[in-house]
Amino acid sequence: MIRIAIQSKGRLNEQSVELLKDAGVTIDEQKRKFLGRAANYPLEVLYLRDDDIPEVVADGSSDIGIVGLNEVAETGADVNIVRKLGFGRCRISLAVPKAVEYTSIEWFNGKTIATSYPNVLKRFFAEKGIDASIRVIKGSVEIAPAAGIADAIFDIVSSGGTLISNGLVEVERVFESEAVLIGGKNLTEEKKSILDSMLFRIDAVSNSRGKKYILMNLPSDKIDEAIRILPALRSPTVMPLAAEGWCSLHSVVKDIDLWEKVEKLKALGAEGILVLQLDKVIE
Ligand code: PRT
Ligand code: ZN
Repeated sequence: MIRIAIQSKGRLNEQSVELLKDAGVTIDEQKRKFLGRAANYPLEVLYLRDDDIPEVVADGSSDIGIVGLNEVAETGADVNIVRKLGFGRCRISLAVPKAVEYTSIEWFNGKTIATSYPNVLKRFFAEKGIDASIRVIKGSVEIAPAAGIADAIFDIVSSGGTLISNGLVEVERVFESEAVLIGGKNLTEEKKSILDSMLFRIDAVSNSRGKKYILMNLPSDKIDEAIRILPALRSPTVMPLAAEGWCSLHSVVKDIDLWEKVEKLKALGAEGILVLQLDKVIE
């Protein structure tokens, strides 16, 4: 049995549950309270506030966890970063009121900065040789400058909308974050082997994200050109069709390249192009 801590509600909850589900781990949502048990896998799920997840994994109360890298950095918890998960992307940035004439990081000398991430900020200022005072505020950090309790803020930015609507400008991107799978440093052999089997599944899910399966009919004499457009896992699959001079080509393509590649393939004479969802890619 292995225990995973995930956020009970909030921005990472849904995608954490989704990832487990895509990895074939079924958790009964009805029974979801503090501790849940997967129906078809040796896994217990502990639902916590995100701030608590790094520490419970570090002290062994939970074996693994899903949390923002920002929380791991802030708590300084002694855990392994087992996988970056590609969701919950954001950054922690320094932002100043837009009226400020900001020229360099030296501006922060002697200023007061409001933040919920004092440790990450302290480390950054120490590295840059900045002497500023840090005021810890939990929640609504962005209103601190307008309320006159700080000169600037150090907070999470995603789209940047919150900064704009509070008259602030992002001036230094300090820390890039995304959701990560963390693991304790003293897992037993049994737990390590369950974790390995989970990682095999999680990697298959991650590898399929942002990709599509594409297949089409193509004149056989265009295969070489088509293969140059469509580099696949190893190489695209080519199968002859009953119709003389035609074949069927199968491959995998990244979402961001999809339309550009489809246009090129059509120009080569591809017909009957099908684009399908990819569920898992097991390399
Ligand atoms: O209740 P609990 O303590 O579990 O949750 P929480 O309220 O502390 O955290 P939550 O659910 O807001 O965020 C969980 C994690 O999501 C964070 O630790 C980050 O790793 C990640 N994440 C990703 C974000 C954002 N994007 C984000 N945009 N966390 C917070 N924000 C907030 C930010 O604080 C700011 O107020 O959104 C605002 C900025 O967003 P933009 O899009 O306007 O720039
Ligand atoms: Zn929190």
